[in-house]
Amino acid sequence: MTDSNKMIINLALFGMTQSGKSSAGNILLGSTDFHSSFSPCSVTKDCCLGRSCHLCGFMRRGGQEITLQIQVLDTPGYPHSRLTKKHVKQEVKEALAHHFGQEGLHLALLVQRADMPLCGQEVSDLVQMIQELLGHAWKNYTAILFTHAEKIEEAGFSEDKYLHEASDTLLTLLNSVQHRYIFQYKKGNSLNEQRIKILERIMEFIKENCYQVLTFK
Ligand SMILES: Nc1nc2c(ncn2[C@@H]2O[C@H](COP(=O)(O)OP(=O)(O)OP(=O)(O)O)[C@@H](O)[C@H]2O)c(=O)[nH]1
Ligand SMILES: [Mg+2]
Repeated sequence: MTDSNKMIINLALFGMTQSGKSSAGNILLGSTDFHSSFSPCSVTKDCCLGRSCHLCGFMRRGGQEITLQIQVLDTPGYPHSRLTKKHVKQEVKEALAHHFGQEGLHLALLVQRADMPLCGQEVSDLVQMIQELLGHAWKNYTAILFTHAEKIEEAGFSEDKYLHEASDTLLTLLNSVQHRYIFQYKKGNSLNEQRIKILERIMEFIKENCYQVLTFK
């Protein structure tokens, strides 16, 4: 395989403590690279980069199938139960520069639990930190990933009804990121199916951005 038919996609996960970042990272990678567990406090303390296997069938270019490799940066949650904003921000800033400084970041995923209403100061603080880390173009390179989406179904809501009745804070955020969102359902044996659906949606967003990236010098 030559380099011209291989593409590396760089993603970073941001979100509040216990929102499901590491678990989403594992779904994206098709692995268990990131430590993910229920906890009454923050689990992830350091940034960590994971790489997927080579994936076929997601895109073609010039009549040729392109093989994708996904790189995902897992990050500590913010607000964090033990680390200050300054510490989390510095840790993520260094990791972005180290891993994506040259090649750039294709998409940041703001991971948010679908079963927790988005409101209050905590989300403003998180969005502000993302803005500080990614710069003024953050809105063009961010999508919201709703975890625990199975709870929406269990409550008898459709995705549209959920979004229609969402808090003003969430609606404002969705507007900011040009309605880029993905629902992640965690149920039964459908993890691989979930992974493919999520990756297809991510690739749509990246194509809409003409494969442009954010770089960190
Ligand atoms: N039911 C359900 N559980 C989920 C989902 N996503 C994550 N979880 C669970 O939520 C818990 C926390 O998930 P993590 O992936 O560790 O969350 P995190 O954001 O990395 O947490 P910190 O590192 O502590 O900030 C784990 O028990 C996961 O299995 C989901 O979509 N549905
Ligand atoms: Mg984690």
